[in-house]
Amino acid sequence: MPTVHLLDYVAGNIRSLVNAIEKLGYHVEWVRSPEDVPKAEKLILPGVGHFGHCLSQLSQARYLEAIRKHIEQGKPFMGICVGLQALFEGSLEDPGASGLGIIKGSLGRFDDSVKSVPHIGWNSASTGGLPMYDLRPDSKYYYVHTYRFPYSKGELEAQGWTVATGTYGSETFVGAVAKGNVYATQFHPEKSGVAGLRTIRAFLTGEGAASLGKPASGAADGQGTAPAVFSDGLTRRVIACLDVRTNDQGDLVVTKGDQYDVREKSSDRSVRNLGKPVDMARRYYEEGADEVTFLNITSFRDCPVADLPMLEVLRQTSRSVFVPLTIGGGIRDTVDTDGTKVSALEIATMYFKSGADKVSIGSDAVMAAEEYYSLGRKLFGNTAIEQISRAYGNQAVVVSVDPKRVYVPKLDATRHNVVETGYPGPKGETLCWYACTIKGGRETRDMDVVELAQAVEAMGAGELLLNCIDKDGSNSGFDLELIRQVKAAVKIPVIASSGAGNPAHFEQVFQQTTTDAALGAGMFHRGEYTVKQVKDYLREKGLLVRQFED
Ligand code: 1PR
Repeated sequence: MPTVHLLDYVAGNIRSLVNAIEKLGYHVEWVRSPEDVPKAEKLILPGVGHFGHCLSQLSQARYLEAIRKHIEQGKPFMGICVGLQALFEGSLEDPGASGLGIIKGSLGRFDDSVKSVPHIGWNSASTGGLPMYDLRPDSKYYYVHTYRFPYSKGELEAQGWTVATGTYGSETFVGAVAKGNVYATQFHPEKSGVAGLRTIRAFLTGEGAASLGKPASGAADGQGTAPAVFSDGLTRRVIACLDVRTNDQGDLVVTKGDQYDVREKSSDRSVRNLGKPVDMARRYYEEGADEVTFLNITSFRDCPVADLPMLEVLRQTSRSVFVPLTIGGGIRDTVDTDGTKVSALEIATMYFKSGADKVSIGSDAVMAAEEYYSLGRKLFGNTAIEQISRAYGNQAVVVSVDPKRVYVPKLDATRHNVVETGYPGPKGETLCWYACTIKGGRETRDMDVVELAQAVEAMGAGELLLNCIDKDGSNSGFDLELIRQVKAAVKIPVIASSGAGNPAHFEQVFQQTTTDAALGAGMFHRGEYTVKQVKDYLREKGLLVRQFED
Protein backbone atom coordinates (compact mmCIF):
# COMPACT_ATOMS: atom_id res chain seq x y z
CA MET A 1 0.00 0.00 0.00
CA PRO A 2 1.49 3.42 -0.91
CA THR A 3 2.40 5.63 2.02
CA VAL A 4 1.87 9.26 2.95
CA HIS A 5 3.42 10.97 5.96
CA LEU A 6 1.30 13.09 8.25
CA LEU A 7 2.76 15.66 10.58
CA ASP A 8 0.72 15.53 13.79
CA TYR A 9 2.35 18.36 15.68
CA VAL A 10 -0.58 19.77 17.65
CA ALA A 11 -3.84 18.42 18.94
CA GLY A 12 -6.46 18.28 16.25
CA ASN A 13 -8.91 16.05 14.56
CA ILE A 14 -6.47 14.06 12.54
CA ARG A 15 -8.70 10.99 12.48
CA SER A 16 -10.92 12.36 9.70
CA LEU A 17 -7.89 12.97 7.54
CA VAL A 18 -6.51 9.51 8.24
CA ASN A 19 -9.90 8.01 7.39
CA ALA A 20 -10.01 9.95 4.12
CA ILE A 21 -6.47 8.89 3.15
CA GLU A 22 -7.14 5.25 4.04
CA LYS A 23 -10.39 5.34 2.08
CA LEU A 24 -8.27 6.30 -0.95
CA GLY A 25 -6.11 3.22 -0.46
CA TYR A 26 -3.06 4.86 1.13
CA HIS A 27 -1.27 4.04 4.35
CA VAL A 28 -0.53 6.80 6.89
CA GLU A 29 2.85 7.03 8.58
CA TRP A 30 3.23 9.53 11.39
CA VAL A 31 5.99 12.06 11.52
CA ARG A 32 6.97 12.06 15.19
CA SER A 33 10.15 14.11 15.03
CA PRO A 34 11.96 16.37 12.56
CA GLU A 35 14.27 13.43 11.84
CA ASP A 36 11.27 11.59 10.35
CA VAL A 37 10.60 14.31 7.76
CA PRO A 38 13.41 13.31 5.35
CA LYS A 39 11.92 9.79 5.26
CA ALA A 40 8.69 11.22 3.84
CA GLU A 41 8.07 11.16 0.13
CA LYS A 42 4.66 12.84 0.39
CA LEU A 43 4.10 15.07 3.41
CA ILE A 44 0.82 16.50 4.67
CA LEU A 45 0.67 19.30 7.23
CA PRO A 46 -2.83 19.63 8.66
CA GLY A 47 -3.56 22.44 11.06
CA VAL A 48 -6.22 23.68 13.41
CA GLY A 49 -6.39 26.36 16.04
CA HIS A 50 -4.31 29.49 16.30
CA PHE A 51 -1.69 30.47 13.75
CA GLY A 52 0.79 31.50 16.44
CA HIS A 53 0.25 28.37 18.51
CA CYS A 54 0.77 26.13 15.49
CA LEU A 55 3.82 27.98 14.24
CA SER A 56 5.45 28.15 17.66
CA GLN A 57 4.87 24.41 18.15
CA LEU A 58 6.43 23.71 14.77
CA SER A 59 9.31 26.02 15.46
CA GLN A 60 10.03 24.76 18.98
CA ALA A 61 10.00 21.17 17.78
CA ARG A 62 12.43 22.15 14.95
CA TYR A 63 9.99 21.22 12.20
CA LEU A 64 10.12 24.43 10.18
CA GLU A 65 13.55 23.80 8.72
CA ALA A 66 12.69 20.18 7.96
CA ILE A 67 9.51 21.24 6.13
CA ARG A 68 11.38 23.91 4.16
CA LYS A 69 13.96 21.35 3.09
CA HIS A 70 11.25 18.86 2.05
CA ILE A 71 9.68 21.52 -0.15
CA GLU A 72 13.01 22.71 -1.59
CA GLN A 73 13.86 19.15 -2.57
CA GLY A 74 10.75 19.16 -4.76
CA LYS A 75 8.91 16.48 -2.79
CA PRO A 76 5.09 16.62 -2.68
CA PHE A 77 3.76 18.77 0.15
CA MET A 78 0.17 19.50 1.10
CA GLY A 79 -0.96 21.99 3.75
CA ILE A 80 -4.50 22.05 5.10
CA CYS A 81 -6.21 25.01 6.82
CA VAL A 82 -3.57 26.45 9.17
CA GLY A 83 -1.24 24.26 7.09
CA LEU A 84 -1.99 26.66 4.21
CA GLN A 85 -1.70 29.71 6.41
CA ALA A 86 1.75 28.55 7.59
CA LEU A 87 3.08 29.03 4.05
CA PHE A 88 2.57 32.79 4.35
CA GLU A 89 4.84 35.21 6.16
CA GLY A 90 2.46 35.94 9.02
CA SER A 91 -1.08 36.47 10.23
CA LEU A 92 -2.95 39.21 12.01
CA GLU A 93 -4.11 36.48 14.40
CA ASP A 94 -0.67 36.45 16.03
CA PRO A 95 1.39 39.32 14.62
CA GLY A 96 4.49 38.24 16.53
CA ALA A 97 4.61 34.78 14.94
CA SER A 98 6.41 34.13 11.66
CA GLY A 99 5.20 31.72 9.02
CA LEU A 100 7.36 29.78 6.57
CA GLY A 101 7.39 32.77 4.22
CA ILE A 102 7.14 30.58 1.13
CA ILE A 103 4.31 32.84 -0.06
CA LYS A 104 4.82 36.59 0.28
CA GLY A 105 2.00 38.19 2.21
CA SER A 106 0.21 38.09 5.52
CA LEU A 107 -3.31 36.98 6.48
CA GLY A 108 -5.97 39.33 7.76
CA ARG A 109 -9.29 38.80 9.50
CA PHE A 110 -12.68 38.54 7.81
CA ASP A 111 -14.72 41.70 8.27
CA ASP A 112 -17.50 40.84 10.75
CA SER A 113 -19.44 44.10 10.46
CA VAL A 114 -22.07 42.59 8.17
CA LYS A 115 -21.48 38.86 8.33
CA SER A 116 -20.78 36.12 10.83
CA VAL A 117 -17.21 35.22 11.65
CA PRO A 118 -15.77 32.52 11.70
CA HIS A 119 -16.64 31.72 8.09
CA ILE A 120 -18.14 28.27 8.46
CA GLY A 121 -19.62 26.16 5.72
CA TRP A 122 -19.44 25.01 2.13
CA ASN A 123 -17.97 27.47 -0.31
CA SER A 124 -16.30 27.40 -3.70
CA ALA A 125 -12.69 26.86 -4.70
CA SER A 126 -12.91 28.53 -8.07
CA THR A 127 -9.83 28.21 -10.30
CA GLY A 128 -11.13 30.30 -13.18
CA GLY A 129 -10.87 27.33 -15.49
CA LEU A 130 -7.27 26.40 -14.68
CA PRO A 131 -6.61 22.77 -13.76
CA MET A 132 -5.79 22.52 -10.08
CA TYR A 133 -5.80 19.25 -8.20
CA ASP A 134 -9.18 18.24 -9.60
CA LEU A 135 -11.02 21.15 -8.00
CA ARG A 136 -14.28 21.58 -9.89
CA PRO A 137 -16.34 24.72 -10.46
CA ASP A 138 -19.62 23.15 -9.39
CA SER A 139 -18.23 21.51 -6.26
CA LYS A 140 -18.32 23.00 -2.79
CA TYR A 141 -15.71 22.57 -0.06
CA TYR A 142 -15.95 22.84 3.71
CA TYR A 143 -14.26 25.88 5.21
CA VAL A 144 -13.96 26.94 8.81
CA HIS A 145 -11.69 29.90 9.56
CA THR A 146 -11.55 33.46 10.82
CA TYR A 147 -8.36 34.64 9.11
CA ARG A 148 -7.91 34.65 5.35
CA PHE A 149 -5.64 35.89 2.61
CA PRO A 150 -7.65 38.35 0.50
CA TYR A 151 -7.51 37.58 -3.20
CA SER A 152 -6.13 40.33 -5.34
CA LYS A 153 -5.90 39.37 -8.99
CA GLY A 154 -2.35 38.75 -10.13
CA GLU A 155 -0.67 39.13 -6.72
CA LEU A 156 0.01 35.47 -5.99
CA GLU A 157 0.07 34.55 -9.68
CA ALA A 158 3.07 36.90 -10.04
CA GLN A 159 4.84 34.69 -7.48
CA GLY A 160 4.07 31.67 -9.65
CA TRP A 161 1.08 30.35 -7.71
CA THR A 162 -2.10 28.98 -9.18
CA VAL A 163 -4.98 30.16 -7.02
CA ALA A 164 -8.51 28.99 -6.24
CA THR A 165 -10.86 31.38 -4.48
CA GLY A 166 -14.01 31.46 -2.42
CA THR A 167 -16.25 34.44 -1.83
CA TYR A 168 -17.79 35.33 1.50
CA GLY A 169 -20.03 38.37 1.47
CA SER A 170 -18.07 40.99 -0.44
CA GLU A 171 -14.69 39.39 0.30
CA THR A 172 -12.94 37.11 -2.16
CA PHE A 173 -10.29 35.06 -0.40
CA VAL A 174 -7.70 32.43 -1.22
CA GLY A 175 -9.22 28.95 -0.94
CA ALA A 176 -6.27 26.99 -2.30
CA VAL A 177 -2.84 27.59 -3.80
CA ALA A 178 -0.52 25.38 -5.80
CA LYS A 179 2.94 25.69 -7.30
CA GLY A 180 5.32 22.96 -8.37
CA ASN A 181 5.32 20.31 -5.66
CA VAL A 182 3.26 22.38 -3.16
CA TYR A 183 -0.51 22.29 -2.76
CA ALA A 184 -2.42 23.87 0.11
CA THR A 185 -6.09 24.33 0.89
CA GLN A 186 -7.79 26.70 3.28
CA PHE A 187 -10.77 24.33 3.27
CA HIS A 188 -10.78 20.89 4.84
CA PRO A 189 -10.75 18.36 1.99
CA GLU A 190 -11.20 15.51 4.46
CA LYS A 191 -14.53 17.06 5.46
CA SER A 192 -15.62 18.01 1.96
CA GLY A 193 -17.36 14.82 0.89
CA VAL A 194 -16.51 13.30 -2.47
CA ALA A 195 -15.19 16.62 -3.82
CA GLY A 196 -12.65 16.68 -0.99
CA LEU A 197 -11.60 13.06 -1.47
CA ARG A 198 -11.06 13.81 -5.15
CA THR A 199 -8.61 16.61 -4.48
CA ILE A 200 -6.71 14.58 -1.87
CA ARG A 201 -6.45 11.79 -4.43
CA ALA A 202 -5.04 14.23 -7.00
CA PHE A 203 -2.33 15.09 -4.47
CA LEU A 204 -1.58 11.50 -3.50
CA THR A 205 -1.36 10.16 -7.06
CA GLY A 206 0.72 13.10 -8.26
CA GLU A 207 -1.80 13.86 -11.01
CA GLY A 208 -2.61 17.22 -9.43
CA ALA A 209 0.99 18.42 -9.61
CA ALA A 210 1.49 16.93 -13.07
CA SER A 211 -1.46 18.75 -14.62
CA LEU A 212 -0.78 22.09 -12.92
CA GLY A 213 -0.20 24.88 -15.41
CA LYS A 214 -1.22 22.66 -18.35
CA PRO A 215 -3.95 24.00 -20.64
CA ALA A 216 -7.34 23.02 -19.31
CA SER A 217 -9.87 21.70 -21.73
CA GLY A 218 -11.82 24.76 -22.83
CA ALA A 219 -9.16 27.28 -21.79
CA ALA A 220 -7.66 28.27 -25.14
CA ASP A 221 -4.54 30.06 -23.93
CA GLY A 222 -3.86 27.84 -20.97
CA GLN A 223 -4.13 30.83 -18.69
CA GLY A 224 -7.78 30.31 -17.88
CA THR A 225 -9.70 33.31 -16.71
CA ALA A 226 -9.48 35.11 -13.40
CA PRO A 227 -11.29 33.24 -10.62
CA ALA A 228 -14.97 34.02 -10.89
CA VAL A 229 -16.37 36.39 -8.31
CA PHE A 230 -19.77 35.31 -7.03
CA SER A 231 -22.05 37.51 -5.00
CA ASP A 232 -21.78 34.95 -2.23
CA GLY A 233 -20.19 31.55 -2.60
CA LEU A 234 -21.31 30.25 0.76
CA THR A 235 -24.15 27.75 0.53
CA ARG A 236 -27.09 27.42 2.91
CA ARG A 237 -26.06 24.84 5.47
CA VAL A 238 -28.54 22.08 6.29
CA ILE A 239 -27.69 19.97 9.33
CA ALA A 240 -29.17 16.67 10.48
CA CYS A 241 -29.23 16.18 14.24
CA LEU A 242 -29.43 12.87 16.06
CA ASP A 243 -30.38 12.84 19.70
CA VAL A 244 -28.87 9.62 21.02
CA ARG A 245 -29.50 7.79 24.28
CA THR A 246 -29.70 4.36 25.74
CA ASN A 247 -33.22 2.94 25.71
CA ASP A 248 -34.74 0.80 28.46
CA GLN A 249 -33.25 -2.33 26.86
CA GLY A 250 -29.76 -0.82 27.04
CA ASP A 251 -29.37 -0.19 23.28
CA LEU A 252 -28.00 3.05 21.98
CA VAL A 253 -30.77 4.53 19.81
CA VAL A 254 -31.62 7.69 17.96
CA THR A 255 -34.61 9.22 19.65
CA LYS A 256 -36.59 12.41 19.36
CA GLY A 257 -38.73 14.25 21.83
CA ASP A 258 -41.60 16.68 21.82
CA GLN A 259 -40.47 19.59 23.93
CA TYR A 260 -37.63 17.31 25.09
CA ASP A 261 -39.88 14.46 26.24
CA VAL A 262 -38.51 11.45 24.35
CA ARG A 263 -40.88 8.83 25.77
CA GLU A 264 -43.83 7.45 23.83
CA LYS A 265 -47.23 8.81 24.79
CA SER A 266 -48.52 5.21 25.12
CA SER A 267 -48.91 3.69 28.57
CA ASP A 268 -45.55 1.91 28.59
CA ARG A 269 -43.74 5.30 28.10
CA SER A 270 -40.81 3.58 26.39
CA VAL A 271 -38.04 5.66 24.83
CA ARG A 272 -38.86 6.44 21.19
CA ASN A 273 -36.54 4.37 19.04
CA LEU A 274 -36.05 5.84 15.59
CA GLY A 275 -33.00 3.90 14.47
CA LYS A 276 -29.30 3.26 14.81
CA PRO A 277 -26.98 6.29 15.07
CA VAL A 278 -24.24 5.22 12.63
CA ASP A 279 -26.66 3.99 9.94
CA MET A 280 -28.76 7.11 10.16
CA ALA A 281 -25.76 9.44 10.04
CA ARG A 282 -24.54 7.66 6.90
CA ARG A 283 -27.97 7.95 5.31
CA TYR A 284 -28.11 11.69 5.96
CA TYR A 285 -24.61 12.13 4.57
CA GLU A 286 -25.65 10.35 1.39
CA GLU A 287 -28.74 12.54 1.13
CA GLY A 288 -26.51 15.62 1.20
CA ALA A 289 -26.50 16.76 4.85
CA ASP A 290 -23.81 19.43 5.22
CA GLU A 291 -23.04 18.36 8.77
CA VAL A 292 -24.19 15.74 11.22
CA THR A 293 -24.66 16.47 14.91
CA PHE A 294 -24.93 13.85 17.64
CA LEU A 295 -26.33 14.89 20.99
CA ASN A 296 -25.78 12.42 23.77
CA ILE A 297 -28.88 13.45 25.62
CA THR A 298 -28.57 11.38 28.77
CA SER A 299 -24.98 12.22 29.51
CA PHE A 300 -25.82 14.28 32.54
CA ARG A 301 -26.86 11.14 34.36
CA ASP A 302 -23.81 9.10 33.44
CA CYS A 303 -20.12 9.55 33.65
CA PRO A 304 -19.11 10.67 30.16
CA VAL A 305 -15.66 9.11 30.45
CA ALA A 306 -17.28 5.72 30.71
CA ASP A 307 -19.53 6.67 27.85
CA LEU A 308 -17.59 4.65 25.35
CA PRO A 309 -20.50 3.85 23.03
CA MET A 310 -20.57 7.44 21.77
CA LEU A 311 -16.86 7.32 21.08
CA GLU A 312 -17.40 4.17 19.06
CA VAL A 313 -20.34 5.79 17.23
CA LEU A 314 -18.00 8.60 16.18
CA ARG A 315 -15.21 6.24 15.16
CA GLN A 316 -17.53 4.24 12.96
CA THR A 317 -19.34 7.25 11.53
CA SER A 318 -16.16 9.14 10.65
CA ARG A 319 -14.95 6.19 8.55
CA SER A 320 -17.64 6.76 5.95
CA VAL A 321 -19.16 10.18 6.61
CA PHE A 322 -16.89 12.89 5.19
CA VAL A 323 -18.69 15.97 6.45
CA PRO A 324 -18.17 17.69 9.82
CA LEU A 325 -19.35 15.80 12.86
CA THR A 326 -20.37 17.52 16.08
CA ILE A 327 -20.82 15.77 19.40
CA GLY A 328 -22.64 17.23 22.37
CA GLY A 329 -23.64 16.04 25.81
CA GLY A 330 -21.53 15.79 28.93
CA ILE A 331 -18.67 18.05 27.83
CA ARG A 332 -17.62 19.43 31.21
CA ASP A 333 -15.14 18.83 34.03
CA THR A 334 -16.12 15.65 35.76
CA VAL A 335 -14.99 12.89 38.09
CA ASP A 336 -14.60 9.43 36.69
CA THR A 337 -16.01 6.36 38.41
CA ASP A 338 -12.62 5.64 39.98
CA GLY A 339 -12.45 9.12 41.45
CA THR A 340 -10.02 10.53 38.87
CA LYS A 341 -10.71 14.10 37.81
CA VAL A 342 -11.23 14.45 34.09
CA SER A 343 -11.32 17.89 32.53
CA ALA A 344 -13.75 18.99 29.85
CA LEU A 345 -10.71 19.46 27.60
CA GLU A 346 -9.71 15.82 28.10
CA ILE A 347 -13.23 14.67 27.29
CA ALA A 348 -13.29 16.86 24.19
CA THR A 349 -9.90 15.45 23.19
CA MET A 350 -11.28 11.91 23.39
CA TYR A 351 -14.11 12.93 21.09
CA PHE A 352 -11.82 14.73 18.64
CA LYS A 353 -9.54 11.71 18.52
CA SER A 354 -12.55 9.55 17.74
CA GLY A 355 -13.54 11.62 14.72
CA ALA A 356 -15.50 14.62 16.02
CA ASP A 357 -14.74 18.01 14.49
CA LYS A 358 -16.64 20.10 17.00
CA VAL A 359 -17.92 19.62 20.51
CA SER A 360 -21.15 21.15 21.66
CA ILE A 361 -21.46 22.36 25.24
CA GLY A 362 -24.86 22.85 26.88
CA SER A 363 -25.34 22.96 30.65
CA ASP A 364 -21.74 23.80 31.46
CA ALA A 365 -21.88 26.88 29.23
CA VAL A 366 -24.80 28.28 31.22
CA MET A 367 -22.96 27.74 34.51
CA ALA A 368 -19.83 29.36 33.07
CA ALA A 369 -21.86 32.35 31.83
CA GLU A 370 -23.39 32.80 35.28
CA GLU A 371 -19.92 32.92 36.77
CA TYR A 372 -18.73 35.30 34.05
CA TYR A 373 -21.38 37.85 35.00
CA SER A 374 -21.01 37.32 38.74
CA LEU A 375 -17.27 38.07 38.42
CA GLY A 376 -17.89 41.31 36.55
CA ARG A 377 -17.46 39.96 33.00
CA LYS A 378 -13.90 38.87 33.63
CA LEU A 379 -12.35 35.80 32.06
CA PHE A 380 -9.71 33.65 33.72
CA GLY A 381 -9.14 31.11 30.98
CA ASN A 382 -10.41 28.23 33.07
CA THR A 383 -13.84 27.51 31.56
CA ALA A 384 -14.33 24.51 29.28
CA ILE A 385 -15.12 26.85 26.39
CA GLU A 386 -11.89 28.81 26.83
CA GLN A 387 -9.73 25.73 27.32
CA ILE A 388 -11.10 23.83 24.35
CA SER A 389 -11.13 26.82 22.00
CA ARG A 390 -7.55 27.66 23.00
CA ALA A 391 -6.39 24.15 22.17
CA TYR A 392 -8.50 23.41 19.11
CA GLY A 393 -9.66 26.81 17.88
CA ASN A 394 -12.96 28.64 18.35
CA GLN A 395 -14.52 26.83 15.42
CA ALA A 396 -14.32 23.56 17.34
CA VAL A 397 -16.55 24.81 20.15
CA VAL A 398 -20.30 25.03 19.68
CA VAL A 399 -22.58 26.12 22.49
CA SER A 400 -25.94 24.38 22.47
CA VAL A 401 -28.66 26.58 23.92
CA ASP A 402 -31.93 25.17 25.25
CA PRO A 403 -34.15 28.21 25.84
CA LYS A 404 -37.83 28.39 26.61
CA ARG A 405 -40.28 31.26 26.52
CA VAL A 406 -41.24 33.21 29.61
CA TYR A 407 -44.14 35.58 28.93
CA VAL A 408 -44.32 38.90 30.76
CA PRO A 409 -47.16 41.44 30.97
CA LYS A 410 -44.98 44.52 30.47
CA LEU A 411 -41.42 45.55 29.72
CA ASP A 412 -40.41 46.49 33.26
CA ALA A 413 -41.71 43.19 34.63
CA THR A 414 -38.30 41.65 34.01
CA ARG A 415 -34.65 42.69 33.76
CA HIS A 416 -34.23 40.34 30.83
CA ASN A 417 -33.92 40.98 27.10
CA VAL A 418 -37.48 40.87 25.82
CA VAL A 419 -38.97 40.38 22.36
CA GLU A 420 -42.33 41.51 21.11
CA THR A 421 -44.04 38.36 19.98
CA GLY A 422 -46.66 37.60 17.37
CA TYR A 423 -47.56 34.47 19.39
CA PRO A 424 -49.22 35.78 22.56
CA GLY A 425 -48.92 33.92 25.86
CA PRO A 426 -51.70 32.21 27.85
CA LYS A 427 -52.94 35.51 29.21
CA GLY A 428 -52.58 37.32 25.92
CA GLU A 429 -49.10 38.66 26.78
CA THR A 430 -47.31 40.08 23.75
CA LEU A 431 -43.87 40.19 25.35
CA CYS A 432 -41.57 37.35 26.27
CA TRP A 433 -37.95 36.55 27.03
CA TYR A 434 -36.11 33.32 26.51
CA ALA A 435 -34.84 31.64 29.66
CA CYS A 436 -31.82 29.36 29.45
CA THR A 437 -32.19 25.86 30.82
CA ILE A 438 -29.73 23.14 31.79
CA LYS A 439 -29.86 19.36 32.09
CA GLY A 440 -31.91 18.86 28.98
CA GLY A 441 -34.47 21.50 29.84
CA ARG A 442 -35.15 20.18 33.32
CA GLU A 443 -33.87 23.21 35.17
CA THR A 444 -34.55 26.83 34.23
CA ARG A 445 -31.99 29.49 35.14
CA ASP A 446 -32.29 33.23 35.65
CA MET A 447 -30.34 33.98 32.49
CA ASP A 448 -31.70 35.00 29.12
CA VAL A 449 -30.51 33.78 25.80
CA VAL A 450 -28.87 37.10 24.84
CA GLU A 451 -26.83 37.11 28.05
CA LEU A 452 -25.72 33.55 27.43
CA ALA A 453 -24.89 34.12 23.77
CA GLN A 454 -22.77 37.18 24.51
CA ALA A 455 -20.97 35.55 27.42
CA VAL A 456 -20.00 32.43 25.48
CA GLU A 457 -18.95 34.49 22.47
CA ALA A 458 -16.61 36.40 24.79
CA MET A 459 -15.24 33.08 26.08
CA GLY A 460 -14.36 31.93 22.58
CA ALA A 461 -17.28 29.81 21.40
CA GLY A 462 -17.25 29.60 17.62
CA GLU A 463 -20.91 28.90 16.94
CA LEU A 464 -24.31 28.65 18.63
CA LEU A 465 -26.70 25.74 18.23
CA LEU A 466 -29.94 27.52 19.03
CA ASN A 467 -32.66 25.10 20.06
CA CYS A 468 -36.06 26.13 21.40
CA ILE A 469 -37.91 23.93 23.84
CA ASP A 470 -41.32 25.39 22.92
CA LYS A 471 -40.75 24.47 19.27
CA ASP A 472 -38.89 21.17 19.65
CA GLY A 473 -40.70 18.35 17.84
CA SER A 474 -43.65 20.61 16.98
CA ASN A 475 -43.23 20.51 13.16
CA SER A 476 -44.52 24.09 13.20
CA GLY A 477 -41.41 25.87 11.92
CA PHE A 478 -38.45 27.56 13.57
CA ASP A 479 -38.85 30.26 16.21
CA LEU A 480 -37.95 33.22 14.01
CA GLU A 481 -38.34 35.73 16.83
CA LEU A 482 -35.77 33.89 18.95
CA ILE A 483 -33.35 33.52 16.04
CA ARG A 484 -33.56 37.22 15.15
CA GLN A 485 -32.94 38.23 18.76
CA VAL A 486 -29.83 36.06 19.07
CA LYS A 487 -28.46 36.91 15.64
CA ALA A 488 -28.66 40.60 16.52
CA ALA A 489 -26.68 39.99 19.71
CA VAL A 490 -23.59 38.13 18.40
CA LYS A 491 -21.14 37.95 15.50
CA ILE A 492 -20.52 34.20 15.61
CA PRO A 493 -22.62 31.92 13.38
CA VAL A 494 -25.96 30.68 14.64
CA ILE A 495 -27.57 27.34 13.75
CA ALA A 496 -31.35 27.56 13.90
CA SER A 497 -32.87 24.46 15.49
CA SER A 498 -36.22 23.09 16.69
CA GLY A 499 -39.54 23.03 14.90
CA ALA A 500 -38.62 22.09 11.32
CA GLY A 501 -41.49 20.12 9.83
CA ASN A 502 -41.12 20.57 6.07
CA PRO A 503 -38.78 22.06 3.44
CA ALA A 504 -40.66 25.38 3.41
CA HIS A 505 -39.67 25.92 7.05
CA PHE A 506 -36.01 25.87 5.99
CA GLU A 507 -36.69 28.39 3.24
CA GLN A 508 -38.56 30.56 5.74
CA VAL A 509 -35.75 30.62 8.28
CA PHE A 510 -33.13 31.39 5.61
CA GLN A 511 -35.23 34.10 3.95
CA GLN A 512 -36.68 35.75 7.02
CA THR A 513 -33.70 35.69 9.36
CA THR A 514 -29.94 35.92 8.88
CA THR A 515 -29.34 32.48 10.37
CA ASP A 516 -26.13 30.81 9.23
CA ALA A 517 -27.46 27.25 9.18
CA ALA A 518 -30.64 25.32 9.89
CA LEU A 519 -31.01 21.98 11.60
CA GLY A 520 -33.72 19.34 11.40
CA ALA A 521 -34.25 16.16 13.35
CA GLY A 522 -37.71 14.57 13.69
CA MET A 523 -38.91 15.23 10.14
CA PHE A 524 -35.86 13.37 8.79
CA HIS A 525 -35.97 10.55 11.35
CA ARG A 526 -39.65 9.86 10.81
CA GLY A 527 -39.10 9.72 7.05
CA GLU A 528 -41.45 12.61 6.32
CA TYR A 529 -38.85 14.37 4.17
CA THR A 530 -35.28 13.66 3.16
CA VAL A 531 -32.38 16.09 3.41
CA LYS A 532 -32.22 15.98 -0.39
CA GLN A 533 -35.83 17.11 -0.66
CA VAL A 534 -35.08 20.07 1.59
CA LYS A 535 -32.08 21.05 -0.52
CA ASP A 536 -33.91 20.59 -3.82
CA TYR A 537 -36.67 22.82 -2.48
CA LEU A 538 -34.22 25.50 -1.37
CA ARG A 539 -32.55 25.42 -4.79
CA GLU A 540 -35.91 25.78 -6.54
CA LYS A 541 -36.49 28.86 -4.42
CA GLY A 542 -33.22 30.35 -5.64
CA LEU A 543 -31.05 29.64 -2.59
CA LEU A 544 -27.53 28.33 -3.04
CA VAL A 545 -27.09 24.80 -1.69
CA ARG A 546 -24.50 22.07 -1.99
CA GLN A 547 -25.66 18.89 -3.67
CA PHE A 548 -24.28 15.49 -2.72
CA GLU A 549 -21.75 14.21 -5.26
CA ASP A 550 -21.38 10.48 -5.93
O1 1PR B 1 -25.96 19.83 28.88
O2 1PR B 1 -23.75 19.76 27.80
O3 1PR B 1 -24.72 17.69 28.73
O4 1PR B 1 -25.64 18.75 26.69
C1 1PR B 1 -26.83 18.05 26.56
C2 1PR B 1 -27.28 18.23 25.14
O5 1PR B 1 -28.37 17.35 24.91
C3 1PR B 1 -27.77 19.62 24.84
O6 1PR B 1 -27.30 20.01 23.56
C4 1PR B 1 -29.29 19.51 24.82
O7 1PR B 1 -29.83 20.35 23.82
C5 1PR B 1 -29.49 18.06 24.44
N1 1PR B 1 -30.67 17.45 25.08
C6 1PR B 1 -30.78 17.09 26.38
N2 1PR B 1 -32.00 16.51 26.58
C7 1PR B 1 -32.64 16.51 25.41
C8 1PR B 1 -33.97 15.98 25.16
O8 1PR B 1 -34.51 16.06 24.05
N3 1PR B 1 -34.58 15.38 26.18
N4 1PR B 1 -32.12 17.28 23.20
C9 1PR B 1 -31.82 17.11 24.46
C10 1PR B 1 -32.11 18.40 22.57
C11 1PR B 1 -33.04 19.34 20.72
C12 1PR B 1 -32.44 19.30 19.40
C13 1PR B 1 -33.40 18.78 18.40
C14 1PR B 1 -34.03 19.99 17.80
C15 1PR B 1 -34.68 19.72 16.50
N5 1PR B 1 -32.77 18.15 21.41
O9 1PR B 1 -31.31 18.54 19.37
O10 1PR B 1 -32.67 18.02 17.55
O11 1PR B 1 -34.95 20.55 18.69
O12 1PR B 1 -35.77 18.87 16.65
P1 1PR B 1 -36.97 18.90 15.61
O13 1PR B 1 -36.38 19.29 14.28
O14 1PR B 1 -37.50 17.52 15.57
O15 1PR B 1 -37.95 19.90 16.12
P2 1PR B 1 -25.01 19.03 28.13
